[in-house]
Amino acid sequence: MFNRRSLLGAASLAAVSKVAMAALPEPVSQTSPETQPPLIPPTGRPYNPVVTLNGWTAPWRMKDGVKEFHLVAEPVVREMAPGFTARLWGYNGQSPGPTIEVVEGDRVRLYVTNRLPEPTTMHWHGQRLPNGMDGVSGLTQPAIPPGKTWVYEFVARRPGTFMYHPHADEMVQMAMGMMGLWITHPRTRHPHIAEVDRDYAFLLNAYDIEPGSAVPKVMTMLDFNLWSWNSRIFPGIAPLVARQGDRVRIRVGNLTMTNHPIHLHGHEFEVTGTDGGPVPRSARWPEVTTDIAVGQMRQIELLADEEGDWAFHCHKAHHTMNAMGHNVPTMLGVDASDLEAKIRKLVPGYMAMGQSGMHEMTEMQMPGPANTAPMMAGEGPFGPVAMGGMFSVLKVRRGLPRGDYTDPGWFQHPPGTLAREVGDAPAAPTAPGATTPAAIDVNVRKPQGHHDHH
Ligand SMILES: [Cu+2]
Repeated sequence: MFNRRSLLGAASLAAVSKVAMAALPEPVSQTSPETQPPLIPPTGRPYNPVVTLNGWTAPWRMKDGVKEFHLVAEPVVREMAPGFTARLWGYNGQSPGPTIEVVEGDRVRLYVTNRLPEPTTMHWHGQRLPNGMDGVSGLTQPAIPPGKTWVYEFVARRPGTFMYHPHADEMVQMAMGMMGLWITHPRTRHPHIAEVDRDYAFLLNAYDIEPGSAVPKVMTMLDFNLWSWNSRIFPGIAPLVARQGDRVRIRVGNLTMTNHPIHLHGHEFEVTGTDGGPVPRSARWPEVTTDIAVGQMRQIELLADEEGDWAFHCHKAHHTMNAMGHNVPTMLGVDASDLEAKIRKLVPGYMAMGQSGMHEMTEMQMPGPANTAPMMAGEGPFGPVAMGGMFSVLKVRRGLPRGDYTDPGWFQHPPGTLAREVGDAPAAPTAPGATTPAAIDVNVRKPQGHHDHH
């Protein structure tokens, strides 16, 4: 973890008066894209801290019985995947900003400094608070001008999973990555809030960054080309690690422009809470996919009792692709070899794509412009994982130490539990009345008035 002020050196540190230091909590920045180990709360009731995927928890200080945080809205550089870096806006050196983690009943004071080129505010999504602390520019306060610091203060009244984001020039500021998570732990045992072994959290976000550039296009409404979790794209998203038998909670918030059906392999889960609070046990049902609409939070819980590497992803197939243009003709079944040769005379190195599907894209690295995310490039133990974007892996392992979040590597499958190639297969049935594609091709290729020269 880097301390912004310490980077400036001792001379500038001495120039900061003790009075100013006492008034504002030191803003601390995170510069690494790695998942930071959970912050152990120094005082108060112990709780199982949340782990922000490829993110971190905001440090705070206690002052006169109030938990003080300092968020700095500023331009940031985010490595979205190895080899691909974006220029975003965020908080304290990262997008999303640090996760605010408090306990129900805490009085919280939040300093917000604006180092953006335009005004901003902070809205505390889902919180019960005095109306004047709600952070809607023009409605409950004037926007915070560049260079100024404002302070918000309220009691975290409800336990649950919440977010923070600007409520000023929202379209631009959220398209640039300005958002963060807020977790309020229950003060005492709550009938609808389980104690869990692992508690993960991330925000869904999306960017439109042209191949070879680094700044998001802020006018895009739907056709984004980077679908991310905490501003990271697979293979840049950390795995979710669990010990076999762990109860796991995953908190997901959606601040994109579309909904995301989040799907887990190998296990069932229940939605145990929303940004409206915990869901009563009688109102839960088992799922393997839950749709998370725009502006919603969903808190899911599962018993991680099946060992393995389980895919965990958005089920909209386009959202597990990176740097994808959508104005591409479908080439399935088209023989383009002749065409390719002709175009290559005009465009050296031209390559037709997708005549037998797009899987070939996983194995070939197109020579794209510098600073471009590969479309699908995760490398698995059996070859390329044809995925990018909103994709990660739940890694369930026997006998992991409690609180160990390090990547255990790929799963070693017990003998006899792997799908495999076989020699002779039993005859496969065909749908009654089915016509083969070849029979149709004969008709298509012999239109009236033409002669077949073959
Ligand atoms: Cu999605």
